[in-house]
Formats: sequence, structure tokens, C-alpha cells
Amino acid sequence: MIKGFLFDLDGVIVDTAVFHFRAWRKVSRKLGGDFTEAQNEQLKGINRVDSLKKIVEWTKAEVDDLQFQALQEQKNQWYLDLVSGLGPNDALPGAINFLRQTHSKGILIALGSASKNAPMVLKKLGITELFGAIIDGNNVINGKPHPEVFLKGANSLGLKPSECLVFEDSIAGVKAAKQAGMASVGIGEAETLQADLHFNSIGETTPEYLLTHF
Ligand code: B16
Ligand code: MG
Repeated sequence: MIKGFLFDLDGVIVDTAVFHFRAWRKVSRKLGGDFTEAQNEQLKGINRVDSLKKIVEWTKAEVDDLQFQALQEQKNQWYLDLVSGLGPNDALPGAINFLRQTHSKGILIALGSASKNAPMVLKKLGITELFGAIIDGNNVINGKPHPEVFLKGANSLGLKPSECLVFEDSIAGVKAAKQAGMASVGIGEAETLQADLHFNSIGETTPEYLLTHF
């Protein structure tokens, strides 16, 4: 029986994925390469260090440790500039309503995001208080597709993996949910994500429906 919902942030609750895309594209161009939508798909849900490693590999640029550190900071600064004006109206369609319904039904809620900026983004959206646990890039050693972020989320809520349902928009995140032994709802294309159930946005379903389905 499902007792807790574990939410990814970027691409599920808020469309900050587009800001990550723009900031990584700037980094790629700075390194003399380009950055396609297909490459971006591979970076969704992947933490900052691992994303930059991929970009360096794709652009075939020579980057020493100091430059690597500087590029990470530069990317984050570009990302922070892009999200500076973020507010509750920037949540994805139906997402905040879905979270409030979940909360009012007594279903436990945790965040399972790769982003170190997640607490700040939740605050800007005004929804921090709905979360019983917040696990983000600051609290995990292993990035998605490793299951650590979701296992920690379940543990913080006092639930077993089999009692949790994960909401994810990334290939890496769905893999992480599977490796954690959790059912998953994919936000995006079924063919790409391979989750147990798919919607274009979280607002297309309800907590009640999902509780009866899983
Ligand atoms: P930051 P999620 C992920 O968040 C993003 O999908 C990914 O594009 C980003 O690189 C990663 O967070 C790290 O973010 O640089 O802010 O720490 O989808 O897991 O909520
Ligand atoms: Mg995501």
C-alpha cells in the first residue's frame, strides 16, 4: 500500500529544467561545443559534477581541476540569475494543487532532487511546509540513477520502499526509483522514461486515482 509520494523537483513541480538547459548550453559553447536537446535529456536529474563531466567529454575540451571548479560555479551563477524571479506562478500546471491535495489526504511527502538549489526553489514557490522530508543534492553522495536520494527520502518519512511512489521526469530518476524498489510515475514520454505510468504533467491525475492504481 502506498503511503508516501516522493517528488523530483525540476521538470515535475517546476520547469527549472529549461534554466538548467540554458546554463549548460552556455557552458558548452564556452568550451567550443554545442548542446543539443538530446544531450540535455541525458543530463536531466544528473547532479552538477556529473553533468559537467559529460559536457567536457562531449565537447572534447581540455579542462584542468581549477577550470572544472570555476565552470561549475559559473554554471550555477547563470542558473541562479535565471531563477531569481521565480514565484508560485511558475510551478508546472496543477503541481501545487496536486501537492496540497496529497497533503490534505494525509499522504506523506518527500522531495528527492539532485539539485543543491532545491530548498531555495521550494521557498520561492511557497510550498516548503508541505514536505515532510527534503532530500536534495546537499544530502546525498551518489547522484541519480543511484537510488540513494529516494531511499533516504523513504527512510526520513519512516516508510518502506514498497510504500513509496516516485514522480520523475528524467531517465536517470526513473532508474533510481526502480533501483530503490519503488513504483514510478513518469512526467513526459513513456517511451523515453519507461516508468510504470505516464502523464504530461502532474495536473493530469489525482492522488486518489494513483492510490487506487498502485
Ligand atoms: P544544481 P532534479 C536536477 O534536479 C536537474 O534535473 C539537473 O538538470 C541538475 O543538473 C541537477 O538537479 C543539479 O542541480 O546544479 O542546482 O545542484 O530534476 O533532480 O530535481
Ligand atoms: Mg527532474
